[in-house]
Amino acid sequence: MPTVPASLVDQFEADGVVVVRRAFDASWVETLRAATERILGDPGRYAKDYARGGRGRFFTDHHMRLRDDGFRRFIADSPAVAIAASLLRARKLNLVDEHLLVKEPGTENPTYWHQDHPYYEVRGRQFGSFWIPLDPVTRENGTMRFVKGSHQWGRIFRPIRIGLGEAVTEADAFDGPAPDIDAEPTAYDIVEHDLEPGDCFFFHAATLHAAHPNETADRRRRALSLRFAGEDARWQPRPYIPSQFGTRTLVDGGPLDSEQYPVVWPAARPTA
Ligand SMILES: O=C(O)CCC(=O)C(=O)O
Repeated sequence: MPTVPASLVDQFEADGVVVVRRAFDASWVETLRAATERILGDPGRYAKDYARGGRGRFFTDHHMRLRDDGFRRFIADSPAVAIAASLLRARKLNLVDEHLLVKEPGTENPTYWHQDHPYYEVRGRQFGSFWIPLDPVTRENGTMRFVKGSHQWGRIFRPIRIGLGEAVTEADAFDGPAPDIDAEPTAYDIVEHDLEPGDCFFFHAATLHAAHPNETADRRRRALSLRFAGEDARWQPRPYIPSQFGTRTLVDGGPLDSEQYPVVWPAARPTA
């Protein structure tokens, strides 16, 4: 599924989030599941567990492609970059982040409402993320939630620790804290869907989003977020970001192109 219908691109631009059904075939899901198990068994230096009181596990990690061939192959050869390029109407894409998010059964932490923009060193509109579940997801085991149209509000809220809800005190104040969406649920148009493995969400970096806890006793919720930025993206240093490499060649206001943010589209073609 290399390209997406024009109607989905229009919907992404209007709503800031779309569901792409059957984006990845079963072999890609298996590749990512196996790679995820390897990372869970051997967490990297950016890994965290947000689970409260040792109940469940809310594991996150970044930059897995540098350590695992399964993630590397998914980025290089799966339809992900072509889909992202279509949805962002991008002629060029840089990979911005790979973020593994595993909520094991019995994890009480929700993922708190936030936008992705203030967590990344990126300025620009062409910035979006996949959320690719590797297990069937419903409200009970932690599917995602989005405030439709919030990418058009023209506001970027202060980042929080996504699994704990605490403010990132080192960050700028931005436009203050995000509104308490759950205190006034009828005031917002909230989008949430059940997904099957192979389906995914794609959402804009300014779209407010959250995820449910995994309240089940026995249903895992493994997911990969992959973030891409298009040709309008510029590097904007943000010193509080824990998953950055500290790349020295990047220049404030310059392109992202670097080992940290490799160009992934147009896709490299093997030479004959
Ligand atoms: O997987 C989750 O719980 C949340 C994912 C998320 O917030 C993100 O991908 O930005």
